[in-house]
Amino acid sequence: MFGASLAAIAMAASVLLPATQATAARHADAPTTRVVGGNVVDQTTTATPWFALLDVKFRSGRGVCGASVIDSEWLLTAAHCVKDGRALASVSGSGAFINPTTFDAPGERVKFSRIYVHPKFNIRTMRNDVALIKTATVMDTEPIPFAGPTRSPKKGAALEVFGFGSKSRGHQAVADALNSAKVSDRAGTKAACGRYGSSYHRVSMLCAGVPSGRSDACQGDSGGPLTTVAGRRLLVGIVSWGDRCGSAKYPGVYTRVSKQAKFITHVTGVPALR
Ligand code: 4AZ
Repeated sequence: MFGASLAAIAMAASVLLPATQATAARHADAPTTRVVGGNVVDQTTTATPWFALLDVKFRSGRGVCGASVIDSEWLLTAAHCVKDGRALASVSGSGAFINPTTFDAPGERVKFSRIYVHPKFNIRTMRNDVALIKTATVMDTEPIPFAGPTRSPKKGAALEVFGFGSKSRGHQAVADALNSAKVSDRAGTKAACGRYGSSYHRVSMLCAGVPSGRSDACQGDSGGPLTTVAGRRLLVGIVSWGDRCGSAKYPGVYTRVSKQAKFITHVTGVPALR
């Protein structure tokens, strides 16, 4: 049903793709499959009423992204999902599906009323890769609490990423169901992230993966939730970028939600979990 996937920007260790190139790559016949090395989410044990699939319309084409329901009228996603170079996605042409069971029959489409991109989002550095979408109607579903400033995961923390994105790099098939992969925090707030060097900004980004690299987020997962697993499920990251998918030396890079809590509350009025 969707033309092309909204790939995040797969970038080399230090050479970040310029926006124009990223745009071209994004709107080519990019694959739209699922999380790498994960499993189909079993809704009887792991309910995901807060997962949203975005169908985003740009002048240049359509894209697929994940998002999280953080309140009855607010979706949290990645800025690069709704901002393509300098152009903003079409509010009237885009929409969201709340916790769709299948990709081909995702159910009722929720319309947008406004898109708020972080004013300091930078597509070259990928800093502040966060956006909020106000929906046109109330979503009758359970939102996920998001991490406040004191709730950054520690190195080794058990995390889980959700999405309909690529199952392997370059894979073409479309996921029929939501997948998730268990990963862990690979860096905390102090260590380096794989071999990214200074492209990885530890204050505003979060590094997650597994030692083998096999479980990861991939193209089409962008904007989607990275949650904690133990105890209460909490949103701690937004799928943002990475070099390749499922590579031991290049973990997945996420927007650090605890660092964006103030921005999120400022725009939406929704408080973070303190
Ligand atoms: C992407 O292109 C993408 N392995 C998202 C996440 C990762 C790589 C690529 C992390 O949307």
